[in-house]
Amino acid sequence: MLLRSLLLLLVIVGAAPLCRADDGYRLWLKYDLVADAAQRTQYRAAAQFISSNGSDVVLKTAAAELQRGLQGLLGQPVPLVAKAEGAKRGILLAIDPSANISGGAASKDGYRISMQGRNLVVTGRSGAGVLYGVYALLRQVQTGQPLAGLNLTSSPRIQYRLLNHWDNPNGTVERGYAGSSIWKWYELPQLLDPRYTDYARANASIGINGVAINNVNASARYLTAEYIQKIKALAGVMRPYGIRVYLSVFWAAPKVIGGLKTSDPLDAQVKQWWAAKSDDLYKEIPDFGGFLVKANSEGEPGPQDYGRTHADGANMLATALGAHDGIVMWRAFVYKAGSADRFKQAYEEFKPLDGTFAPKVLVQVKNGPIDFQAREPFHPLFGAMPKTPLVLEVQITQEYLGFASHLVYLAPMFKECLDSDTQTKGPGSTVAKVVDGSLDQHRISGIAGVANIGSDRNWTGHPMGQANWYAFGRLAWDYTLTSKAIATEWTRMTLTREPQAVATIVDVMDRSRDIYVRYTTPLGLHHIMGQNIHYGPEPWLAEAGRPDWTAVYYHKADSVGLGFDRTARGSNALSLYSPGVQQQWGDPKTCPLNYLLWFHHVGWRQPLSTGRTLWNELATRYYTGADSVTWMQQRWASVKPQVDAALHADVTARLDIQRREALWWRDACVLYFQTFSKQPIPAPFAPPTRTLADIKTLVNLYQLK
Ligand code: BDP
Repeated sequence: MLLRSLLLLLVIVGAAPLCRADDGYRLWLKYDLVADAAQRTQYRAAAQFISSNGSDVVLKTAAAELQRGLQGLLGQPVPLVAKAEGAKRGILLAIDPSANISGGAASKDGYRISMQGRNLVVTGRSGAGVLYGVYALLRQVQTGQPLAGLNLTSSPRIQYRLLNHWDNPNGTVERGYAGSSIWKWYELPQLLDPRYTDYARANASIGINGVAINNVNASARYLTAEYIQKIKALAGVMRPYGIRVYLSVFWAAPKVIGGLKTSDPLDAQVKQWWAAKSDDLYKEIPDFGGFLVKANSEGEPGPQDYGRTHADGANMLATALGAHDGIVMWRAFVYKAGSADRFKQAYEEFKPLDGTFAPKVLVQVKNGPIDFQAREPFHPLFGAMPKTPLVLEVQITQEYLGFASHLVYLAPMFKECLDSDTQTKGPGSTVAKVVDGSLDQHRISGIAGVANIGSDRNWTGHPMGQANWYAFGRLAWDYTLTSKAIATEWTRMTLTREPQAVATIVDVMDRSRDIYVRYTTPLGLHHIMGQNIHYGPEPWLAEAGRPDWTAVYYHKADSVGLGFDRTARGSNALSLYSPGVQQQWGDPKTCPLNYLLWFHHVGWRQPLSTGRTLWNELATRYYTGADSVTWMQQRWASVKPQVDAALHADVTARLDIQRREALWWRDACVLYFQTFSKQPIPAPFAPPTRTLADIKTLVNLYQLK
């Protein structure tokens, strides 16, 4: 009797997460008891034991994670045994370096899950491969898929799948909206926050295999002996999860902490300093990943300070890495003051360097030519540097997409870039194929996402921001997955498995980015956000530290029309694209409306393909965009019974903010652009009830110190 009561208590405690408020900490790795009893019985029958074939540290993680996951999902422990038990059905984990798992350089991370007799076998070419297979297996159970007859093979398409943290040594996060940095530098290396392990688990579960832990606007501090010990401690937490640690480096470090007179990359002492530094790093962290560099950009020092090129700098660092197994990711996000069109700068500086980079160097390019705007055409460097592996850099943190207060699911935005056809080697030369190296036969390939993670209990501030972290990892692994498939998977693992609620949430997520674009920067408007903080609208901004930090530089509104003429009549930035792209985008009639004002200055009364004039279309998009937030609110309200109450309330409140701010954007932009178009707000929409002056006051408030 006592035993039975104890068991009952255990079951209740085990199921506790179902009844208590969900604080979001467990992300998509909830491992809550499978609710359907019949399904649970089937899973239990298939997973009576786990056995694994070696002492590899990542393999051990895989076994432990599988035990942990199944314990939660099946509500009973699954023993880890040395050998398969003949009469029972179980799960075997096996490293087999010669396993036939197709894929390129990244295939050592691939896995296969198949039936062997009565058992399920997860095979990987490496421990990491098995770990990824285990997470895939757990995902099957979490999302309620059958295990019987399972036959899954998967290999990542991209080799280096990194998060970039813009975290500073003082605990702040540049463009972070989820609290402070998760790294506690003053406690390291002695104290290891358990959060580091949960962070590593989450990343491994979506295939992320590297993290650059510090801001690209880097401090030299990380290269000191003291900090190398701290980084070593973090690397020790990441290693069992197949994750390597990378560092953003401050170019002038040889001067600042090395006591040298110069940081000239061609100086013998400077070369020696970096070589010694990389030896120090590898001595302490044998699997150190390498360097990420922002140089000669936004005031950061770099090789150009000494009359050298980006290639001189990158190649010197590659040489400093020597025989160590590391890489240099050199960022192409550069633009000098005084240029007529910032759009062209990175291209003009980097394109001529194609073919001059050392084999260990990858050039890291943002998805679009300006700066992580809500919608940008793909960066013209994609396809234009065939001799250089290019890392795609996207931003997961929502710097220009509403911080942590707007629900914006970013997979459609990432995919829009990956699926863009550069046409540089004929149709089908997508950005994805440039990035995975297949278009130009590169041996190495990479993708990076600027993290949206912070010390907030739920990691990302906005509960739905977790989906963006998740989606980045899943797309880095396989960019052919659809946004909807990823959203469905995430929702089922994180929020609810009730089919109608899943469909509703996925629908909201899938439309959210387009909705955001409509009420902020429709038709290809860009860079009209609030100064410095990059929040809220400020299309009238005409004075800033530099012309290309204003809004008027980009939208060019006047009495004639709106938009930046980047055709041959204007800045001719269009000429940076391949002829096929130029042809389509160069004609306002064939240019997709989403990119129209990126490339054309269009007359206010010009009719568009929608049948409306530019002005009417613009106003319509602002109004319908803001109204769509009300739709999002209604849809979200409808899933209340199926979603954890606290989480539901949190998202509801954030949607209220989003609605208020969508109206703010709408009113600011239609009233401001109306001062040029001189036309009425089209029916059936009602003109804003506040004045432009009212709104300017509101925006100014945000800029106050
Ligand atoms: C911009 C951010 C700035 C970053 C920069 C970068 O506003 O904080 O340092 O990108 O990527 O979008 O280097």
